[in-house]
Amino acid sequence: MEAPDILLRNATIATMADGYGLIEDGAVAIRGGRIDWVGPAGEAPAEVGDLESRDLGGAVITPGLIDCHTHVVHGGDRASEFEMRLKGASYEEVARAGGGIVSTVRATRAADEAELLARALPRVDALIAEGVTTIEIKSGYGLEREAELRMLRVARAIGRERAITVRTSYLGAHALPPEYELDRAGYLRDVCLPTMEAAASEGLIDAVDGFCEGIAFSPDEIELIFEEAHALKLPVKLHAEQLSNLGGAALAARHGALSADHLEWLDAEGVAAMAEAGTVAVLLPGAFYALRETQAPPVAELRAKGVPMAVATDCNPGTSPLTSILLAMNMACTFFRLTPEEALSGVTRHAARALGLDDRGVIAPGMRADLAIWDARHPRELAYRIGFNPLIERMVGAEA
Ligand code: DI6
Ligand code: FE
Repeated sequence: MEAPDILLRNATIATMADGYGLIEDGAVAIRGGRIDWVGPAGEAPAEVGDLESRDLGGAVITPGLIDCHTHVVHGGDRASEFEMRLKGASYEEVARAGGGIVSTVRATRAADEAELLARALPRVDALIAEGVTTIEIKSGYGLEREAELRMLRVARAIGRERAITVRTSYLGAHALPPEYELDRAGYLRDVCLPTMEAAASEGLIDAVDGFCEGIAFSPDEIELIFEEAHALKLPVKLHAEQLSNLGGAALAARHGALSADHLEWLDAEGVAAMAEAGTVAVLLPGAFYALRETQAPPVAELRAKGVPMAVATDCNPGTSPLTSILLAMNMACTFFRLTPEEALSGVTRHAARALGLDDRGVIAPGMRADLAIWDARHPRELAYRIGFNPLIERMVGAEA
């Protein structure tokens, strides 16, 4: 619901300003969709006295959660591939049977905007039900001009259909479409780059992403994508070091990327480059889990070098059909050894930073009143439970 002018009191507030930023027996004053004041209830200023007051009975308040890496807009699903693999089929056999990203590309190209929107909304609603107030949505399953633009228009439509902020990323460099299998340079020159320009001119993209991997695009090819993004004055981010180390994270950091994402194979050079550039490490435990990976991102090194770590669902039909941000937090703790406090920072303060947003992710005066109210006694409970959703209510603030 739209945040009313109100004083929320008798709550444990995780401001997330620095770690939990915990305020026991706290109160939050909201005016005009923004945080007016937050602090110990006993120190509430007289100016908040005119606000309607609401006793939360000791509930926990956090910033609204931010899922900073999703592919929620796509056609079809990959359940048959999931079943084939569990019956023993190899990735090659699945690919030969028409599986993989290409099968989602075919289904996405065949769907119109109405169908893509209708299929995405239930996934977005599942995230909203767990307190998500901002979501990042990528293109990348069209891999031709009109289908990519269609995906991005649907992403923008989601922000109009639901009380949620949508930030979009252009991911034309996600995979090589079959029709360009023998002409990589031609795909980048004739499709990927011109479509980025067209999307930017239509106001459809907030950032540019790429998939730097042996099965996707090389660092040199990603550099072409980044140079076009810079020319369009768009920030960049990158799927990097998911299955191997091509130096993608260091490349992203050199280009001042908002984030480098996945990072299972990130090395010390990449960590140092990200620390130097202030690039956020976005950890995606859903793909790690679904692919049964064994190489975890170097969380201890990222922590030691002060690289901000975010956590996201990477909701996509192939490697992370995950629509639970709370489960992503639990997986980030269990698989990657984040603390519950780091996991919550990863879906609030650090996730906002991974999207280049400085008006959310922390409960502080002037910030959007994007809030989540939980039936919990301490915020660590949010990462602790597996498959349990204690959300009482979600509030969405207002643009400045
Ligand atoms: N990394 C992934 O794991 C997904 N995309 C990417 O860049 C895979 C997407 C898919 O399999 O549909
Ligand atoms: Fe992804």
